[in-house]
Amino acid sequence: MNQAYEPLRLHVPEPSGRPGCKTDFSYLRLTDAGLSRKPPIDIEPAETADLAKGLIRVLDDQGNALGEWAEGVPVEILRKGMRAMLKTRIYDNRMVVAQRQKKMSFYMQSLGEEAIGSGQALALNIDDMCFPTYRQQSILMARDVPLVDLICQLLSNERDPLKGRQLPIMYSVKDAGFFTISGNLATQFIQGVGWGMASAIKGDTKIASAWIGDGATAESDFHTALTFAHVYRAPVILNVVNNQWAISTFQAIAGGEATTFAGRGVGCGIASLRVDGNDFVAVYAASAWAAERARRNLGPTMIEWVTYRAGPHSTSDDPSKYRPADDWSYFPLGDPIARLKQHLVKIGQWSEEEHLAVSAELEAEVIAAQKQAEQYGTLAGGQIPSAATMFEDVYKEMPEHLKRQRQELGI
Ligand SMILES: Cc1ncc(C[n+]2csc(CCOP(=O)(O)OP(=O)(O)O)c2C)c(N)n1
Ligand SMILES: [Mg+2]
Repeated sequence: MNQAYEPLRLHVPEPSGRPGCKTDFSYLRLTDAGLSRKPPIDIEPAETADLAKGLIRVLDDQGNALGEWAEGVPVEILRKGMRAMLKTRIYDNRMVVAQRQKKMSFYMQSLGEEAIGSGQALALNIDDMCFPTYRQQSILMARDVPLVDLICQLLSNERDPLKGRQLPIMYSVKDAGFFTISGNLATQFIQGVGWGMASAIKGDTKIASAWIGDGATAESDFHTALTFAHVYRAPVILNVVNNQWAISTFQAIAGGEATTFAGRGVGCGIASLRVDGNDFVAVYAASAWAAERARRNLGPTMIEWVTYRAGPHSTSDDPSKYRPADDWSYFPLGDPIARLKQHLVKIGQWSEEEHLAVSAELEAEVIAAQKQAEQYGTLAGGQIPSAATMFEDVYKEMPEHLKRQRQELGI
């Protein structure tokens, strides 16, 4: 060994909090609301480096909407966003309980992240195609997808539109521009970019919105997607939801320590923004900006949404094993619903009474849909799709050997 050097060693990032030790959130590199500039949509990607490193925020801690990104966001959109976020949270709460009651095998909630899918869905057209992960159910809520269909999918019952072939929560709603959720993470990025390219090749005007988590950016599909998106200027919004965790793995392990995730987009020649994902106004404004770029053939935009996964990863996870159990209550970007509520109340467009009334109305809607869906069976009830359905939807024309197998089953 050469004595002039210390032995080589690797750096293994660690979270700044663990059970019993409060998180130091200064690693988030926050900036104040209203300070970020809003550039013209034809900005050169390299010129967005400051926006990819900083943090675009509109709502301050007092509920004021500040700065250039606050301009031109319609109040009607904010009220719609409020409803979509509330509906998502109420739906999630009830479905977690239903899972605990063994009516379904599995559930994943999006607690704390409701602004991101809702805000983007409201900035897109209904026929723009989203390639979501399992944590963007707020897109479905913002697009008013019938709840009975969704709950039948969760219950894997005889009316499950996906005929029991997908894990609960992996919805597929083509008519609502919601591409089939894949459990194989990061595929959303290559598929979204490919769909956007196809839209351009066809001379269409629809754009794509692709979704990935902080952890899944470590997959090679992420990098492949960035290359294709930037080379061909694909009409796509590349959403990276940085909720700080990939199950029990801290975001720094996927590369969020020395640079931001949005910073990687700039490195690939893609216009990139880092945005407060718990600020509905900022989410909508940034999404609308990115959608406009895509629609005008100015190419892709990457947006890193800084947020916090407030709940467990899934119903199979116990986060108190690897992070402080009360971590979310200290997360400096707060609760997206409380923040938008504070703003709307401040500008006279919402009230405590309306909040309670809308919450009660949405709760009743979810309960009614759940009751109806349960009539078609729950996991415990045994009403499942008929065995004959397993032969459907695989080939356009059923091959002879499958016809024979179906006959052998006598169905
Ligand atoms: C390709 C692939 N690798 C591993 C997994 C297992 N897995 C499921 S969720 C998950 C964590 C993903 O974390 P992140 O991308 O940050 O998304 P989040 O759950 O935080 O929304 C992992 C590793 C998977 N589904 N697909
Ligand atoms: Mg994550």
